[in-house]
Amino acid sequence: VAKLEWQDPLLIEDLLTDDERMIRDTARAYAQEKLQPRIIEAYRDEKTDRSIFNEMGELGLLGLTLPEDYGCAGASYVSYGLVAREVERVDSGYRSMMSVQSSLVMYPIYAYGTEEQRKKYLPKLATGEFVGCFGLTEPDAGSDPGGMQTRAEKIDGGYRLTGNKTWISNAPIADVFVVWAKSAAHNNEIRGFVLEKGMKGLSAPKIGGKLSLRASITGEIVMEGVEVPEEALLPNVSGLKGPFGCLNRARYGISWGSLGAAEDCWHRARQYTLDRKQFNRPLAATQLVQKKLADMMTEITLGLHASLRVGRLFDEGRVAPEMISLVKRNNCGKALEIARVARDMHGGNGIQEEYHVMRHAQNLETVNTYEGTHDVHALILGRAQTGLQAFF
Ligand code: TGC
Ligand code: FAD
Repeated sequence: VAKLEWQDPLLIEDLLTDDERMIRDTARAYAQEKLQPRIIEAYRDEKTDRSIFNEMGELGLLGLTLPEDYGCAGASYVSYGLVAREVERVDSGYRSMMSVQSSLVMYPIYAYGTEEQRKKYLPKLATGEFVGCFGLTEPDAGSDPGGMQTRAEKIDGGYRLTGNKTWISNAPIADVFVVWAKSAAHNNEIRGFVLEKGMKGLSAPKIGGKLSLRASITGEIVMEGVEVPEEALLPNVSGLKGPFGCLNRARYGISWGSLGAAEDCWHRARQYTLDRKQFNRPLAATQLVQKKLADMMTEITLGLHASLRVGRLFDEGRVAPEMISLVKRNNCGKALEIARVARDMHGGNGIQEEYHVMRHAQNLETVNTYEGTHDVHALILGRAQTGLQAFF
């Protein structure tokens, strides 16, 4: 009989290609050698290290799935998921920095932009010379982005943008801003615009006081009549399907990433309970602890295989958005629960930064909320099977 590999019980490793393993190993080595040693201080001091973008760019991890013509790796969506898992094994904030740049900034410029826009922005975003951000959410439009207030008016030779975006990852350090606005010149349809740092009337103040995702900087985007040329419009998409096309990719990556964080919690909880003795025996020798470890192993394994399946369907061009909702919702929810239980299994030590589990749990509160909350994805899945809209 075969022997179980406890870390990979259903042998997901066998289902990856050589290229995918190579990309994964590059990301794992980088994350463990370069990111892991920085995270305690970065999280404690709420410090976002700008040079991480350059480092990731050097390794080809930004815009991973986009074509080589623009300085990208042209890799598979499965590879993108594997990289997200390795980066988030260290911290959700680091994965957030990367997924915004890749899926929410580079992807829309590639998919909806002109050749000039692609050439102008993509190579510099790929190396990390430019940092990008994605402005969809507003103070009064979170789960319901169709309710946005940001407006674009037509002016001679371009547009004037007015409005406020909030909770925007990377915004305070961004060079490039992909912003969604209702455009009067296009029947009030939602359209995408690419703004640049330094434009008159554009600012991006930092949002302080976060108790989650502290290694990834978050801000507002304030647009006080920002005038942009015609070339700032992303011409090839209109309506909510523009931002959602980007979100499909980011949500898919998060489904892998959240499980990377969960795996870190699982492995740490296993080792801690093997090492820690109470009542003259390891905590891991108790039934309650073993049940918790069994649940972690099961949920992580099932979730990884589900994300791999969605990734393969992505690469075959057969993915439906609801498949992504299924894995984003389930994997984030399970990862958050696993992190909370791992925190508990560490006892008092579990609240200490050097044990890492509480940081993951705090981060996963955000991950379970952004890119569509756990309940919003339930409503998407409910609508898909009943045909009934339950949002309002
Ligand atoms: P609805 O009527 O469902 O759809 C409007 C139009 O959009 C199309 N569409 C999609 N297209 C592609 N992919 C998808 N996933 C799509 N979902 C919808 C749809 O076909 C339709 O097109 P058309 O041509 O018929 O107009 O729209 P609704 O207003 O009823 O929306 C409902 C709901 C709740 C599903 C949606 O608004 C939603 O998903 N809300 C959640 C908002 C969200 O995810 N925000 C994310 C902000 S970005 C972020 O959090 C980044 S954090 C990143 C990080 O730091 O890592
Ligand atoms: P709300 O929509 O007000 O939801 C509050 C609660 O109500 C939730 O529990 C929700 O599930 C529930 N709810 C909402 N509607 C319904 C309903 N119809 N039925 C039942 N329950 C409902 N946005 C960007 O555009 N770009 C970014 O880069 C970005 N980065 C982020 C980074 C961080 C750290 C955070 C915290 C958020 C970020 N976001 C970003 C915003 C994020 O996408 C939103 O926070 C998220 O979509 C939820 O919106 P909201 O916060 O307004 O909550």
